[in-house]
Amino acid sequence: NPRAVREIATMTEQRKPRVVADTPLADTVLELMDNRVELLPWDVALEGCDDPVDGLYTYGHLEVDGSVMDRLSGLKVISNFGVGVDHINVQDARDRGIPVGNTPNVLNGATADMALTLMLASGRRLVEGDCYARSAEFTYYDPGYMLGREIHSETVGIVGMGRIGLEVARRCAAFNMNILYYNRRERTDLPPELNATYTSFDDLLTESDYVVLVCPLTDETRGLIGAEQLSKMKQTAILINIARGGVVDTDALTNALKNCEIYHAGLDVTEPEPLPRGHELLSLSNVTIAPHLGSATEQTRFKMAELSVENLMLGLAGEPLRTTV
Ligand code: 8YV
Repeated sequence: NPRAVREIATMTEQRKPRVVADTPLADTVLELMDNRVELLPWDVALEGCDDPVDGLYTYGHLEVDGSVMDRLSGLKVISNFGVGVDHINVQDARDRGIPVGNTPNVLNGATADMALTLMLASGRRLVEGDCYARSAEFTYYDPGYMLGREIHSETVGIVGMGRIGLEVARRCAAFNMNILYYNRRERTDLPPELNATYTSFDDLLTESDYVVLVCPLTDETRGLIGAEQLSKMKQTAILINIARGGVVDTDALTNALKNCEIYHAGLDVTEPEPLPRGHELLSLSNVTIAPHLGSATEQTRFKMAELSVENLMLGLAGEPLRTTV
């Protein structure tokens, strides 16, 4: 965009735009920023500073609310490395006329792949099997051990049929799964070959062999899966969370797994994140946990870096962002 480039060039002549970021940032992000901005540490967001701050770049999930925005006088843009913005008070930003950029679409495939990774690993007890195969106890092969649960031909219930939910559904269809979904509203634009059935939340819980959480964390979805919902699930069911830890009540899940009320949980996210070392959930064998790796491939993280830096630079130049919330 020539105008944006000109405006940034003019700003650069005067002074580089000042951007607060939760450092350290990945090398790719720094390379893409290409010394066009002066980076300031996160302390500035917490303590404020006398000089104006032009931009805020959120890389991890540090909280940004109106008080942070008010401490940064002259703030023109908030650019988030990631699609989920539950750590940013978007209404506060709107009230102040500050655009919030995020990185939708570029991570749909990688995040959906993670849902399938967790479904397969959980159903087929991959992590447990890996530990056993490496252990001193594995001295003979026994066809009777470590029987898991099937994936193909089973019923999957997708909670949140957005862009990532749809990618999960496509993959499940390739596994010949029966697809149920629950969403704020029924989608009439889904590919017919998915044969996806819109159900009530309760029916999804009682009928699914795999309940896959793909919804954003909002006031409505916080604690969506608690003791009551877990008790409605089949004893053989597997809960997959690639959304946000806060969608699940951690204590209720820990109890349900301890009492074998459900078969297994495959979690890419937890609340809190990370869980305190020594948390009971970490000692259970019927849970598989990844350290928030949904979009963590080299290719996808590069695309997220490109898009988030582009949004930042456009916002600094007063131009519309390419992708906003
Ligand atoms: C990112 C994510 O890892 O996009 C999201 O919402 O949770 C992940 O893809 C994260 O935002 C980067 O910190």
